[in-house]
Amino acid sequence: MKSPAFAKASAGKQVMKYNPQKIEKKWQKRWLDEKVHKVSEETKKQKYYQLETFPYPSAAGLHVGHPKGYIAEDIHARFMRMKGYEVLYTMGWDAFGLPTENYAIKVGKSPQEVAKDNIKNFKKQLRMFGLSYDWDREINTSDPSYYKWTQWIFIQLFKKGLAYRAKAKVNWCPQDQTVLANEQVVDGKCDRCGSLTEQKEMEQWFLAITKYTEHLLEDLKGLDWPEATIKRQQDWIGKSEGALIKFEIRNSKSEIEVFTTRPDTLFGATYMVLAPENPLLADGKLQIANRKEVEKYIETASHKTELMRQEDTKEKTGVELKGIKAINSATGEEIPIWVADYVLGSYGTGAIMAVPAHDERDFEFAKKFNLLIKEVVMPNIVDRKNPPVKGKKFVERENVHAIVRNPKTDKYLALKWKKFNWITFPMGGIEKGEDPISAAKREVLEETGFINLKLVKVLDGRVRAEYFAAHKDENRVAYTITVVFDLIDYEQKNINQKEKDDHEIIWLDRSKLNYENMTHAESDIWNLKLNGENIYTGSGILVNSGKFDGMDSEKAKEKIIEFVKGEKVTKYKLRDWSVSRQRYWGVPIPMIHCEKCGIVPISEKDLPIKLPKIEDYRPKGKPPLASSEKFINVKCPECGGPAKRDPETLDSFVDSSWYYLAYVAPEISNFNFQISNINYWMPVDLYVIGAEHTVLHLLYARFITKFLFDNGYLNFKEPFIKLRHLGLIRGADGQKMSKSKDNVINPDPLVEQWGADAIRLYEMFMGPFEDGQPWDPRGVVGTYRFLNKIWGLKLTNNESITNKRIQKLLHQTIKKITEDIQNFSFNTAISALMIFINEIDKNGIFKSQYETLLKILFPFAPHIAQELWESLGNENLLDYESWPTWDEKLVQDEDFELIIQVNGKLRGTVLAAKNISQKEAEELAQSQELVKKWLQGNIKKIIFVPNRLINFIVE
Ligand code: ANZ
Ligand code: ZN
Repeated sequence: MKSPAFAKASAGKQVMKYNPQKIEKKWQKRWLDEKVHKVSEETKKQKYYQLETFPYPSAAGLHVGHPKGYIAEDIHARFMRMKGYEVLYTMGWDAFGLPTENYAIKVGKSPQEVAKDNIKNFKKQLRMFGLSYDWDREINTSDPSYYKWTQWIFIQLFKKGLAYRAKAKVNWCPQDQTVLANEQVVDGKCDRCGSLTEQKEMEQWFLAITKYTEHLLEDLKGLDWPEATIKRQQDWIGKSEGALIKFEIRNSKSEIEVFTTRPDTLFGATYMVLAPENPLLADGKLQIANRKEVEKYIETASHKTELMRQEDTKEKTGVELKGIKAINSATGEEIPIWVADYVLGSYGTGAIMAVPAHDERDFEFAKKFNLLIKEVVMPNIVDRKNPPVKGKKFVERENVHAIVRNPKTDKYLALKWKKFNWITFPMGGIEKGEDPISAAKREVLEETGFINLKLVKVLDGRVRAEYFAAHKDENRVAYTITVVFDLIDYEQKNINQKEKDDHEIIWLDRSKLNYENMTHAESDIWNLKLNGENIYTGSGILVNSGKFDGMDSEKAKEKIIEFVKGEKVTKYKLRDWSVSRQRYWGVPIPMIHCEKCGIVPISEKDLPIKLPKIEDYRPKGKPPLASSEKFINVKCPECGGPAKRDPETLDSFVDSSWYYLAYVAPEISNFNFQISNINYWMPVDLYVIGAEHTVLHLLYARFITKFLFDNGYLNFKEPFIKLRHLGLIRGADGQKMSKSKDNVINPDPLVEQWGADAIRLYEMFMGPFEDGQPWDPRGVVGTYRFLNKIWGLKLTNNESITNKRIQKLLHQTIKKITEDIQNFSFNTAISALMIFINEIDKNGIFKSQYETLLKILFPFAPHIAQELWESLGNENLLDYESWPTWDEKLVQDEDFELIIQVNGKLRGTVLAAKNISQKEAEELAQSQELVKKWLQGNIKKIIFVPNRLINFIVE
């Protein structure tokens, strides 16, 4: 039996195959024609603003990886609308910038033309996915009505002294003939074209982002962002609390001042290093005996970028300054001074005290040049697995651990303790008059019987640890030294019975020699040392540090600063943002250079300063706009005399630093910084952004927001409350999709063949949203089949079919999908849908259930859901339907058969809701007709086993 409405629809469907090509175009047209997704401020609904990184429209068009984030956001937007929110969700184009200009040069067109074509293509491609944007709010950063405001922001920054010109060493890309921001140089190479960048001294426009350092750090606290992203922001800002400490130079008036974050290690500073740029090297005051050699070294270093100099993998280089020595103010000892390029001129004071025992870079350098390594911090561990027990006495011990490797099997000797569930190295106390090596050998012999060991090395330093020694029922403070041996052969002495009772021998893999698998917390430190990472960089207890011996290293920091009259300071790695580019395709900088008045901003009423069309826009080492007489020559707005416009353009990161504000206007032509829409829509509630944009764009956007807040244009300090990243879809070969690897997949023919809904579902089903996955061409076929199954579902009126189970499963599915969309867990949401469909595929579904199903399918596959909705006789759009709710009882309470006993005998069963209380169970059982007659007597006692049985003991 079929319901009448369905009979009609179904009849149609039986002759009509699922034809996505037809239905997708049909609904997309209706959505656009009726402006279904147009958003309004004139509503009582709660606002929800969701944003996604707007694309840079390249000539290559979209590949299948691009829409992943867009599809996810579209699902979320459709879901939120059905939940009753007014959702601001739109799209724009990050159209200025080098790649477009370079491409235009290549094909001999103007960047304007190229950008227009690319946008047209991108838009067509995005539209075919059925994304529910409010297209009226579309923006384009190369459109004068947009960049008018980019220029306006620049002028505001200038007026507050936050945009300034300065000479600085900048990253120069010889290929692109332009300056790059630090953030755009990756591994010493241009982020845009891959060429090796050079260091060049140039005058540049900078934005003073460093004025906001503390705010940029502090305000990260309230954000719902992935932890790793917050960490990368913090690392980029690079706040370091430390000290300035001065070192005298023997027989000289000059001093070397260093910045250190570890003043506690001062007693271990065994040499000093000056950066090649340090002015002390150039001013001639130092009596350097090998000046020629030093100058040559400085010359060589000047060709390397800071990034290259900081690479850990590069072998360290340097030259000792002969004839002079510094004095370690703590020890009074003379120490050598070096010049080396691993110390940067631009950070701290451009000089360091080197502590090779506790700093990786210094350690490497010291090893290479045979410099003294002096340990001053002893690791200090409170063993969290066997913490000291309160009230037990503390006993100090000198311990030795023996690490014995069997070279034949590459396994390591360990003891498995029988009574304590311990795994340890052979170990024990060092007895009076014993050296660590013989103590270690003795312990191995006593505990394992092995006789023939070859000494490999004694690991540097001791480790202090506090723990509870269960086998002796006392707390220990153990100072442990570790000796490493190779086993020569298997010759073994018989060991005594007590040792046999205590433990057995086991052999461990190298990877198991750590605290995770072993009993002693020290294992982790030995593990590192065994790896050849022979240094300890953590905090601990001072040793070899005179009167500070035994002090906690954190506490010692302050004391040692005082002791040598140092000064506490905070340093940051963040530098001001270099924004001017010597290229054509960007926002003209709205400034005028007048010989008399200096740099003068354009009057705001003259904005925008339009980018003129010029014949030859190719870069030739000087900004192309400088050659356009018509553009460049103007009257000075202050004195009226002849002046020149700024010939440079802004980097496209400036354009994208505020685009999320522009979307709030119904159309960009209505935008200005006074409209109330800004504070109405902002901050962004949800931002989906590629994990590769975690530093630069976010930092710039946050800076611009904070600046505008400070100047009264905004009432919020952070632009993006909640951030989610997406993992990239890789090529079928597992590699990043790129033209050069020939693994790029164009979505157009796929949409043509399988439809957008199948691709939407597949991209969301591939795996967790924040992970990357390789494209599997068979995947779309799978989701296409799934959609066909939905298309062929049958309605039923058969009451017996609409059993409780389906209803329950439907409610569970609604709940699962609701929560999964909120958590961006789209793959599991689709699984839940599939489970449900499989269930009803067998027996058919009631119309009301079917309608609910279409509503929860709609965000994922909007075209097919809408088509089927219509086929049920509904004329309205699903966009305006409410999101289904679920009955919490149905979802949670699974039924079970409650066994009813009287005096231990089975007298009946009844279906009961899971987790019912004893009282509910009693009532339920007593109400059962079959049971009643057995319960006539006096109930003495009731035994209740939750979710199983109830037993009445009756007299
Ligand atoms: C002694 C020391 C001992 C250091 C130790 C570290 C560990 P962050 O945390 O990144 O700010 N340093 C200072 N100026 C430098 C420069 N211009 N170029 C290269 N390295 C420089 O790093 C601060 C530490 O980096 C400073 O603390 C200094 O080395 C080094 F066990 O001083 B330290
Ligand atoms: Zn002037």
